[in-house]
Amino acid sequence: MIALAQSSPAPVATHCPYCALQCGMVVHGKSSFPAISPNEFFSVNKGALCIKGWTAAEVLNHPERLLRPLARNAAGRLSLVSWEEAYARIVSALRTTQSKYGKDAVGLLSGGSLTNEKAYLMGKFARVALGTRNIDYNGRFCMSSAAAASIKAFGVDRGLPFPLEDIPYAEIVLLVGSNPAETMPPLMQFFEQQRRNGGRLIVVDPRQSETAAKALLHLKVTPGTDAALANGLLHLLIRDEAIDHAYIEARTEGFAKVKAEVATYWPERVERITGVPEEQLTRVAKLLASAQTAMIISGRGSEQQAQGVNNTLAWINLALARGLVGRPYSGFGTLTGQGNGQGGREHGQKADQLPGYRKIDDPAARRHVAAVWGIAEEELPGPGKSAYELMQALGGEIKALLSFAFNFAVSAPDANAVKERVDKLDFFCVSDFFLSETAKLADVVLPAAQWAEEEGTMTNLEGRVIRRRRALAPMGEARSDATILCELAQRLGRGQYFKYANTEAIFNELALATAGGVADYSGITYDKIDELQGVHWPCPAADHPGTPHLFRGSFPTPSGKARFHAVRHLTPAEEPDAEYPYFLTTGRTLAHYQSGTQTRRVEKLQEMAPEAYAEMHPHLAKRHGLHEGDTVTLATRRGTAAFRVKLSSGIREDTIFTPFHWGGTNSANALTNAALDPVSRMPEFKVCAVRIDPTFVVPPLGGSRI
Ligand SMILES: Nc1nc2c(c(=O)[nH]1)N[C@H]1C(S)=C(S)[C@@H](COP(=O)(O)OP(=O)(O)OC[C@H]3O[C@@H](n4cnc5c(=O)[nH]c(N)nc54)[C@H](O)[C@@H]3O)O[C@H]1N2
Ligand SMILES: Nc1nc2c(c(=O)[nH]1)N[C@H]1C(S)=C(S)[C@@H](COP(=O)(O)OP(=O)(O)OC[C@H]3O[C@@H](n4cnc5c(=O)[nH]c(N)nc54)[C@H](O)[C@@H]3O)O[C@H]1N2
Ligand code: SF4
Ligand SMILES: [Mo]
Repeated sequence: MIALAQSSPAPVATHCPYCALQCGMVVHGKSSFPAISPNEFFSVNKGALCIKGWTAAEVLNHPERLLRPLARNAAGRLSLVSWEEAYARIVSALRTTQSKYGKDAVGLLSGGSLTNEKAYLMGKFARVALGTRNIDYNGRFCMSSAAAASIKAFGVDRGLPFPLEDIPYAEIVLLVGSNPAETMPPLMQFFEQQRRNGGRLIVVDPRQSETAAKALLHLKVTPGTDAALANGLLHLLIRDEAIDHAYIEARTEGFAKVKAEVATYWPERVERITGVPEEQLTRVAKLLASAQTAMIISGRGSEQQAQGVNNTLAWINLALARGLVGRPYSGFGTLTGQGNGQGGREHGQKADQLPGYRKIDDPAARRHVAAVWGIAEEELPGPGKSAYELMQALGGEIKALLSFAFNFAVSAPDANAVKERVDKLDFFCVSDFFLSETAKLADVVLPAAQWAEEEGTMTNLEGRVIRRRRALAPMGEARSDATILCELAQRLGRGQYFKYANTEAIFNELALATAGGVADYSGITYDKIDELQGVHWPCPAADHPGTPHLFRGSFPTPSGKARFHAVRHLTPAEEPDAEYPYFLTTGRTLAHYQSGTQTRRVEKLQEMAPEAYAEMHPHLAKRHGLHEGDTVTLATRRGTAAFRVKLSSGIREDTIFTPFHWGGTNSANALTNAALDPVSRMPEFKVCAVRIDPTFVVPPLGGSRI
């Protein structure tokens, strides 16, 4: 369906393949020799790129790219096959599974790196071509707690309700569990400008991250205690008469219960729970109290927990009590992570969702979307399983699985248990650019076209819809996932619902499907995106300019008011004890992206961060006779893994931090706890109990590049 473009030597303005900042960049050259430079004119990065962006071209023509489909042969090995044979294998496996076990026995997993058009097609393909309810995506491991909390409090989930360019004018920014100096480096220019304007940055993190090192104040919180910290700060603001009564009265509801709940969060008690000294609590409360403009911005640190929704709500309570949300140069926001982490959670690739951020069990939403798709409403399945629950059902209720753009063998919590479940599947198909750790487990592997080889739109962390443009022809026989889904639908006998002249036609149908929904794209077109340097949703009409700022007059809740939620501090699912005496927390390092499939293949990035490491305090290391550069084996109740010791006097003495970008014997997720938040179903990546294992034979490091 989508015609192949010739390699074009003319420079093409597009956006970075990695994180949600979606820095503007320009691709030059041919498929065989692509090059990248920053786009000076895009207001998000203003000509800056991080090292991952600068080196992204190397992934495009990497010698290990998958260029043809693979399928397991009689000897059990993956070998090259034609597209027709790959499709035939998939269609036959799906048909057999569904006739034996029912439609829902086929699962579909997808990802937040996919364009809006592809995310939309995933949801449509699952419901219309496969007829299964079981589709979910990797954002469940990323933004689900932030999303659930935002919907509860504000009635809508858009990560940032204001553009990044507002940050320099906030007197105070309280950055909670986020490390943009490594995860979104060009964003730091807004904090630097804020500092030059006389503003102050406060960071809440169990370790002195690169970002915390640049802050005026660093609150070294005990992992898993954010709700107690936020409640403690609100307690002080109430005590000091520093809350905004007029705002609370006019624009919110539910404050009385919150006030009663935080009454017991005395500073001494909060210091005991969080480890943050009373003087620091008082200082932060004073700074917040005296600021006319302030922002509270959260990242994965406090969200990726079994109490992630409550933690986020507790931070939102603080922002609402100070009257920040909807005020100029103020507010509450969360930093979306994946390239299309925002759009990816709006268009129906979630288990309970239809396009436009509609609920799949809402009769009006079902009617609207069924009409756009040209099917009967009864044909639409109901809600399915969330990502981790779907993984738990592999080999049980789910017998065949299709996975697009998700390397869960590395990124899922308690990953070894998940890999064992994959073995129990009757059929498993993966689409990726490389033979990722997950693709290695598949029966059929499809070679996907990469970012610079396809058209589409992405929605960045500000809710700004931007265009990804094709600069190069796909390498080898690689095909866009959009093409793959349409061709598969055709072979499943549902081709009439997947006929598109080009990617823009998919977008135009998406826009129709979202009309009247919360995330309304119906007034957005490719031309309008080009004209305006991106369009912020909601944009409900052709003559609507988009909405960079949300909540100025009201909130999209039934009463038009924001909602407070009383939150009690609850301990994490697993806490240190005699056997596993330390906290383990996991996250990211500058040079690598996510499961590392892409960045572990880039020479420069490998030089910067060749191995998995465990960051720990020198006192902790000394207690175990460990030195910088030693190998250490960490053990939890789930598994063991080996890391290079990295000493840091900025981390709490009871906490070990390790990035999750590696698999195999260096996998952080062999250790993590899959306890889920009851509302968002987010796993507790950020807290579990760990010990340093002196007996385990340390496997070699550095062997897990691919
Ligand atoms: N280099 C790089 N950049 C990326 C990515 C990447 O993989 N690599 N991924 C992208 C994606 S998808 C995402 S989601 C974002 C994530 O971006 P961030 O949220 O900035 O990244 P993390 O490192 O996961 O977590 C942030 C911080 O939370 C802290 N933390 C741990 N436990 C707690 C806690 O209990 N409370 C608090 N308050 N803090 C805690 C960690 O020490 C860490 O410094 O990054 C995006 N950008
Ligand atoms: N311990 C621990 N685990 C974590 C986290 C943590 O902080 N700690 N963070 C979680 C978070 S926030 C996230 S977002 C997840 C990320 O987890 P994953 O989504 O598994 O990580 P990625 O490396 O982005 O995997 C995407 C895969 O799809 C491929 N890919 C990228 N784009 C496309 C495309 O357009 N089409 C196709 N077919 N393939 C594509 C890439 O090559 C890669 O192999 O990890 C989660 N896991
Ligand atoms: S900050 Fe994010 S979008 Fe920008 S260059 Fe780096 S990875 Fe790409
Ligand atoms: Mo993420």
